[in-house]
Amino acid sequence: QRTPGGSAGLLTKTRTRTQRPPLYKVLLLNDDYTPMDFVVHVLERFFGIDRHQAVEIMMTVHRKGLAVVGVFSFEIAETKVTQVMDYARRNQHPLQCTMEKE
Ligand code: TYC
Repeated sequence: QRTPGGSAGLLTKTRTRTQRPPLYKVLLLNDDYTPMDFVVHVLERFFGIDRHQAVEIMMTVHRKGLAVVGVFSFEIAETKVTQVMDYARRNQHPLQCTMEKE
């Protein structure tokens, strides 16, 4: 975008930077003990992911060690992590969920 400026009639460039809130990836980590069905259930329950996609993501975590489950604002990401960790703990599974700035 160009706007006129300067007494000699020179053009001065101005640029407006769009402000975007930082986003956070929510990651699910693999372990040897949490049942596959439980992980699929967690993905459906807390992330609104359908069964087919949930199985795919769970298997990615199982094979690769971790996967991104979703990308959210800080507050939403933090809430998801807390919900998953509390739910896993209540069910006595060692499932780990963390967040990371994108
Ligand atoms: N590795 C687990 C098993 O074999 C399954 C699993 C998948 C655990 C994803 C955690 O985030 C996870 N039962």
